[in-house]
Amino acid sequence: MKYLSSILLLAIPALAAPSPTITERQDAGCGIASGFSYQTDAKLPDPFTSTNGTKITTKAQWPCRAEEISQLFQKYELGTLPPKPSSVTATYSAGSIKVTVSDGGKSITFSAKITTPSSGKAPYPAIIGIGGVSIPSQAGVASITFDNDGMAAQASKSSHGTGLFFNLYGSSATAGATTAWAWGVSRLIDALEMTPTANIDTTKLGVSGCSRNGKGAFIAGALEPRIALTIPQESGSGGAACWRISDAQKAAGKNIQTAGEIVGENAWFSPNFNAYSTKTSDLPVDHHMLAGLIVPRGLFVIENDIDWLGPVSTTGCQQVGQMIYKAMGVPENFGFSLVGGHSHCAFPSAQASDLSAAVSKFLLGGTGSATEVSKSSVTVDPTTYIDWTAPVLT
Ligand code: MCU
Repeated sequence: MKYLSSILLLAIPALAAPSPTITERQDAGCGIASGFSYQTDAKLPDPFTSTNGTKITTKAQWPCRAEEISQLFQKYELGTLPPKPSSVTATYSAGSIKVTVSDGGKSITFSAKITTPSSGKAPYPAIIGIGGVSIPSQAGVASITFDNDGMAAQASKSSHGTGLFFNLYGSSATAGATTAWAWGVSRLIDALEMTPTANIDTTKLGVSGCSRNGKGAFIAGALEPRIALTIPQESGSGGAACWRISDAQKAAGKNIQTAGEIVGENAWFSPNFNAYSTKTSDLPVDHHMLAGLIVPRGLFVIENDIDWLGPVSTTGCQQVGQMIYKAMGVPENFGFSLVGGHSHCAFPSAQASDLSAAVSKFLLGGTGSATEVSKSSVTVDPTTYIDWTAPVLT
């Protein structure tokens, strides 16, 4: 009952403003239904069924379901994303923004380098690069380098608890490195918002990163609603791939990264995830649902055909993610492009025009003509991986 009234409460603001902030969603009482337990399923979880069993039939229901999905990701896989802390201050000087964040009597400081473009008009749209940007620079768009390794280390599995984020929240905070990076990107955006001399238009922000940092870019886009365009590049498992499909591919003999491998390799995910890494069928989420946290904002997923990344898994997973964009009536805001035959993180020219169209549409004032992109060198039937059908939401 509490849950149903929460949906009704949310429905009115949701119609006026389709993308309520995370705090607004939480304030509206949206979240995992009490007593929820997930029935193990080797197929991808149904994004359109809430944890209390309610079917999602309208677009107005989506923000509340998205809040549930965010909480499920945090509980099972990502760890807790702390809310905006009590104090964020910033100063800008000579192409660098310095951010100081205080919470619970502790403080951390980090800096990010801002490179403004030689063309275009200030304040500039910008792409925040997790560990730097490795897609081609885009005319009229600034780039901002976010030092993710300093925020949460990713040297090995035992990196969990090391980095600025953990200096603030303690080494036993449950956030995996990717969640800590997403939190840091949010604080960087807070800082940009309060610093007009940095010359960045915070309503036109993209996030990108390649490989391990692409996992971070995808998760930052999913957890931070102020990001207008999310561009994960060759993120593979833990990013664009679905855990379940990667497990199926591994079982079929592929040399592919799986959840079981990833938790032993690095600290990208929460210790909460360890218990599920060898039984991904028990997870109430999978990575098609990251698209459900980003919709209706721009998403352009770049992939490669390297076995370890899981070309069938990334293609199938994001084809299912695309179903959420279609259901929400915004198929043109989604793009997936897998072009193979090049080295890891080397952006091939074949993807340039689709990328520029997405940048033009979401970062350069909506003048671009981005349309739904769904390209891959592998053929996958996404219905193999689901046992539900996507509704057309009214
Ligand atoms: C694709 O991202 C990772 C991959 O998950 C790791 O298993 C491997 O060690 O490193 C990749 C990477 O970040 O390459 C730069």
